Amino acid sequence: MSRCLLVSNRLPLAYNEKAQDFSPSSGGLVSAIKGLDAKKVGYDFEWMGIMTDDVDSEKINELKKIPFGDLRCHPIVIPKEMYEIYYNSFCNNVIWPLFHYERSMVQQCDKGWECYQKVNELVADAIIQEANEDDTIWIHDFHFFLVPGFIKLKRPDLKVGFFLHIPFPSSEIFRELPQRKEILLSLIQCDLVGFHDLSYLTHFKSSLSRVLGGNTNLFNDRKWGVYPISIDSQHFVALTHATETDVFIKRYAEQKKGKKWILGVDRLDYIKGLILKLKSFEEFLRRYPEQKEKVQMVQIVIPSRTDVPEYQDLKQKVEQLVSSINGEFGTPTYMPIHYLFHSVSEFELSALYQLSEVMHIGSRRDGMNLVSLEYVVSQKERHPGTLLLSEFTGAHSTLSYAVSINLWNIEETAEKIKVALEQPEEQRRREMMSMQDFLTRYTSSEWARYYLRDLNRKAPPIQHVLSLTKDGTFPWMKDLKGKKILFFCDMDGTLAPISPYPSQVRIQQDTQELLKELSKTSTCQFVIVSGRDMDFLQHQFIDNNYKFPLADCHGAYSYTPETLEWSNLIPHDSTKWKEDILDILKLYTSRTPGSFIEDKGHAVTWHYRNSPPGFADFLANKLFIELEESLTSLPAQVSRGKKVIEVKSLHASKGFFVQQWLEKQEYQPDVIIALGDDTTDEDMFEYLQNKSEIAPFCIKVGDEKTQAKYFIKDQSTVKLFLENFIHSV
Ligand code: GDG
Repeated sequence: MSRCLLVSNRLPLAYNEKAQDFSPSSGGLVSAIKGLDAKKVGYDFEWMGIMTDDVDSEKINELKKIPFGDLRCHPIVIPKEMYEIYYNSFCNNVIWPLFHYERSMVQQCDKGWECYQKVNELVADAIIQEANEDDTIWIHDFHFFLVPGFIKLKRPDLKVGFFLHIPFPSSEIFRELPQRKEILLSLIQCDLVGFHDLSYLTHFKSSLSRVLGGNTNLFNDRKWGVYPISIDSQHFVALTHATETDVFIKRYAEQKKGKKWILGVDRLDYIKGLILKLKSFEEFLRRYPEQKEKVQMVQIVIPSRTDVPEYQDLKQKVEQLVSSINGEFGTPTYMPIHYLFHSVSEFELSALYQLSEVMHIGSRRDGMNLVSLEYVVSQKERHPGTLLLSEFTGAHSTLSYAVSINLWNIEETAEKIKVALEQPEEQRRREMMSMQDFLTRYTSSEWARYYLRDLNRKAPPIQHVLSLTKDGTFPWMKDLKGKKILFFCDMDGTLAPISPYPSQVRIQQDTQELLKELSKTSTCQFVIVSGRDMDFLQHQFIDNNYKFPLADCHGAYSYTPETLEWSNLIPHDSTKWKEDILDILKLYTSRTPGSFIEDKGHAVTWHYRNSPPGFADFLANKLFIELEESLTSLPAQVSRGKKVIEVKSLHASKGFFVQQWLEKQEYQPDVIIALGDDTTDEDMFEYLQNKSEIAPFCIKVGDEKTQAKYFIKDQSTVKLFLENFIHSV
């Protein structure tokens, strides 16, 4: 089995200063991951996490030797002072509240971001030191957003995945974060980024396009996915049968004395919606006074961040409200709310899950919420309960039969409490068992198995393409010496980088040098096939004394250096469609800020790469449909490229040009090469691969869908290829 390094802020064991020893860590992330079954998932897991340097180094070394269950631990030692600022000031005071839509709680501090970056870099270095070439690195949660970027900078070959355990907020919220760009630039380096819920992925993608802008096609959808976490269901089922659990069940059943219990289990955190939950129960008691003495709430609050003033304040507010409700609705024999401010053993928790008729999860926002899954799995068929679940949890998408609540509507939630308490037994059994059935199959091990399968999945078959090797060659290049080569090459995005304004596109100096060398090679006929117009190509190539044949407007006109002449390759009346199309394009241009029209003679192009992405993409979709409809009986076709929509004469195609060239030219090549990045280059690839007598070498620049058999990952790598090409001919 290959090794997977799990990396999270906390290790599954935390150092307890009082006991001078390690004890199991708490929290949803650790609880889900420690249940992974290595055999089922198919990986040997080892766990890397932070340990601060105030912990005795001998103890830390001990931790390295004793596995936690089957898991080996690798502590990453970080200076305590730096850790505190990173953890408290950035992780918990900036990311946590912002990602949970609690903007008023965000507190930026001077050193927060600096320490966050530093800790992330140290963690990345520790991973690089530990990782072997074929290990899989799986980074967990918001503490380590920058780790993928730091790893890939030094070790681009390592397989790096990232999973976010909290929500990814709407891009409207995310883009308020001053450090938004750095975070996204790191995440896009990952081989796979996973989220609990589709809405988080949608927000992430719209943040990418709003913050990083540019062409959303550049962001390959294979790199992200939705993988709702689950629990170690078998373990929770086993707990329901444990004798220790039985002891609690017997003790509590006696105390319940026929009353119905509504259970709450939450960490002390504002995201868990404790105040709103208590208010909804208060409203329920007010609306249904006859339920007094019959219904009780058992609320367990697990202490968390007890040294932070905001959390102390929250604790105070919760306790005040509990005592005010108990004061108002309690009697000498009835206390409406049993409130516990401490954690309980897993046996006691299991007993409470089983004994409670209703589980009330009222999170304001929650990445997933494992407690709700644990409750479902712990129900027995004989006497199942009902789950009241906030719409704002990731679990809401998984647990389809839960009674949904919007905690902000206190009156409605009070009514839902009534509905949950009175749900007919048959319905409870049917719905609870159906959710349970799902969770016994979809466990945390399955979650990890799906995620890791996708992370290590090879590229899909459409990319049956061979990539340029690290030293910049393709295998067939070693046989080029002395052969007669015909080389069709695109310009924008291939020889020159894409620029916000087409008129500003320039071939960089080093590429120009390479082109000069190419023009001196007697065995290679280099032909520029571009979507640009005559004037532009004249300026770029002819005025600079390059003696290459040129094709403009996707081959509508062709320039022959020997005669110094341009000739029209397609019929004169083939642009009759243009007037109507220009009218449509003008209409869209006036509605889309930053967009513009480029008239190339036999083609017109609508550019929107400088426009506000979401709105422009929306209008581009509409425009495309409108153009397709308008062109049904006209000799032109519409196509989409990178932030462009283009309408061109049917004959103005790079495929058509290449065909004509091969038919008319006397130059009989031994080898044909075609290089291009755009959708318009696909016509050229298609023609050559299907019709040409000589099997061509078609090369796509970029990792989008293509018909080409070879690819070069981006425009900046084209130089390396050309350099090697010149040496091999
Ligand atoms: C984060 C995200 C996401 C709680 N009290 C006791 C106890 N627990 C255990 C529960 C559960 C875990 O702690 C809590 O998990 P949650 O998922 O509910 O919440 P977070 O800690 O906020 O976790 C969350 C999760 O990461 C995983 O991705 O679901 O949205 O915020 O396992 O059982 N366990 C015991 N006694 C307690 O008193 N034994």
